[in-house]
Amino acid sequence: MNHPYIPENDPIVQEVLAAYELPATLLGATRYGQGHINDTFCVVCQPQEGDAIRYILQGLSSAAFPHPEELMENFIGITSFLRDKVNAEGGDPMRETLSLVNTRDGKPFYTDSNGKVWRLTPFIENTDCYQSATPELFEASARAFGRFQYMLKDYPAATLHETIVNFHNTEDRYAKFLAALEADKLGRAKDIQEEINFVVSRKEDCSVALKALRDGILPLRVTHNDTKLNNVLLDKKTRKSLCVLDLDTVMPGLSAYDFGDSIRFGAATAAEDEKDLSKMEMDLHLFEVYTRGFLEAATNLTDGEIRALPMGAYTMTLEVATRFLKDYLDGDIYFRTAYPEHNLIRARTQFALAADMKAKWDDMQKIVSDVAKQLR
Ligand code: ADP
Ligand code: GN1
Ligand code: MG
Repeated sequence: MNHPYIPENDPIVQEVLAAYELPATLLGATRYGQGHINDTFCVVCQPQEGDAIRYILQGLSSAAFPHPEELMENFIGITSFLRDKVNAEGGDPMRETLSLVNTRDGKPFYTDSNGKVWRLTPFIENTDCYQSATPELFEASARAFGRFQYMLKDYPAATLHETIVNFHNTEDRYAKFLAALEADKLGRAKDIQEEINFVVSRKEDCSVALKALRDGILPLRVTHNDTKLNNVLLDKKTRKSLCVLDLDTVMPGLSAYDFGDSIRFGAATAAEDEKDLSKMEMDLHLFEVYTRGFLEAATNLTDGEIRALPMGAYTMTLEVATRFLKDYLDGDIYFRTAYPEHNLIRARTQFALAADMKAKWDDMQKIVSDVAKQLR
């Protein structure tokens, strides 16, 4: 293991780590993972004997989460609910759900001197986390998210806080995009007319799922809302799905969106920020594989929800593209970026993917209907 980062270099990480009673000598804390939102570190401790012990330390993004205490209340509620279910099924709750390490004074999270909230979770070892998928891995992740959805079907939804208000409200996302365009804080709009037109000409598409919800065709469920491939851990040995991560946006939502965000990220033939747009397509084989895994696990979905799955994939792709472009107009304040045009590139790539989904619309619908029939 490599530990280039020594926590003494970062007074805040040092302050946070001092709030915890760690079981052994602290070796270091390195930035970890590919998340766009939270500050994630891998913390390594060395006991006198035996292997190093690792933790994941996360500082919650205040830009994304205005009420982190409510978020942590959700986290505790969901993980204890899942732990009970895993226990009842004879599974291993320490590997199949996230858990928290309490601070020295017995609290489930620590608030630092700047007011930022941090949590410490045991690192789930002997697992893999992927940025891109083979069909086998993608099917495993489909089962994980489908199972997650199924396990939460009787979760008391009314007890959940809305950690990001209107998170997947696509009409509201569209309105917020227009407001950012109007403000045009950095004068960037003049150079991105084509991208702006892409969003504006698809205004109607932002209402399709919400209308189905309002009309009672789609039910509101407890959903994950951020079902990227890198938000699930797979067991290194069995290659099966093990644990769903990133529970910060678990809220009432649409099953089609959980399905759709997975497709957007995992069934794409290129990375979310690929610059060469000709490389970006939706792979219909990966789409089929995910559909099968998801529907096998989420057996609670209604026919209306199953029919809505392709629409969920397209809507989530258009939504995130709109969010990336809005953040570009706002001056890159929400998503972590690696270079100045990063959000613009991400938006373009997602536009290309959304357009490809529209071109493959009939194929997607046929796949969903065939898989659903086979499973019945
Ligand atoms: P973000 O909200 O920034 O996306 P995540 O909660 O998804 O943060 O964590 C980022 C990455 O850290 C994950 O993609 C995964 O690789 C890793 N990770 C998070 N929690 C754990 C854990 N308990 N055990 C092992 N790896 C983890
Ligand atoms: C963010 O946290 P992360 O990196 O898993 C974002 C998602 C976007 C995604 C795009 C809380 O997910 O909504 O789809 O980036 N999460 C939040 O990659 O905004
Ligand atoms: Mg994540």
